[in-house]
Amino acid sequence: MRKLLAIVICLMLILCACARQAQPMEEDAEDSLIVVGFSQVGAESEWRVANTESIRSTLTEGNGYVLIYDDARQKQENQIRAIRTFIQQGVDYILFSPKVETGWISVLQEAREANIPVIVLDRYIESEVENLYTAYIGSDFHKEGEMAISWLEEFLQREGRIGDSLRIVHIQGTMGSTAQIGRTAALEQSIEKHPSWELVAQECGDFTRAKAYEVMGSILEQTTDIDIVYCENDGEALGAIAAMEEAGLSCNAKDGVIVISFDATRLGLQYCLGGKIALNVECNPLQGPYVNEIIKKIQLREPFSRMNYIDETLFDSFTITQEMIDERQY
Ligand code: GYE
Repeated sequence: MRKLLAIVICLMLILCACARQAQPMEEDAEDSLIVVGFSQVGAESEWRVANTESIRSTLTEGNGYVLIYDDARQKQENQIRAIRTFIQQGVDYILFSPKVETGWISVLQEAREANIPVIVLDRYIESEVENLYTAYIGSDFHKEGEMAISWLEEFLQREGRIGDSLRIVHIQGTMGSTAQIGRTAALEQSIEKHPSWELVAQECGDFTRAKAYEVMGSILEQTTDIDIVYCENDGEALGAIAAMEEAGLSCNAKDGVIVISFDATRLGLQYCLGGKIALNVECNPLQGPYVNEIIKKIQLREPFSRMNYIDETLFDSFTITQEMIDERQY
């Protein structure tokens, strides 16, 4: 009996020691998670929703992260407030998509003083102050605009219309955002290059379907003599098309209004397949894997690129197929 009691006591001591052992291990596991504060612009478009989903589905606990997400609801002051909160929380990394390019120097200097690496996502920040951020991941928006103009020039050339007088409506994205700045510059440079191209209206659609519908409706009250509508994202293109069709205009590249769009979301590509959007330039929102790769390299003190541009393509209403759309991830 004594022997049995001795064995039981030994077993209990071993179990207690194991439990104590297990406790620090669980705490270590908690400590090894990388805490990322993510300030997102908002949820203004299908593109933005896909971008958020890519970050959320990549920076998961299973991949070694704790993600703190903040939706700024299109207000820069909300982003600045969120970044300050991340700094107070002592996160390991700050990730944000700047609504506009300016106004970030002060808060990013605070992040630098707190030794928190900042990764800028999607849109860019304009600053002459060096080292305000550790890495940038996004698109070359001016190149996207140039891709659109090159396609338009080739199309008009094939149609024998390159020298025609063309009346262009321009629906811009959120003013001061990198996507708007780059895509606008490409169009404005092309109008300089083609004297017979005329910009009959230029309004901000703020990357939303509702705003584009509203401003296009106002333009159509002034004129329906329109050859090309250049929209800076799919949401705007869908809003502008709805307004044009209500005004009796047909949107198609062959004998109607040529509609150009950006993002190449599934919804935008369905309109392309239907011929209502003539050209859709891809803007890839699936940036989560790029963020994960850079953070893991920083953690391992491995070299990484500071500027990371994502390769993109384009689709037009003459060559797109349903199979191509079905293969898309967003
Ligand atoms: O084109 C638009 C979103 O910054 C590239 O913002 C992004 C743009 C995108 O609202 O759909």
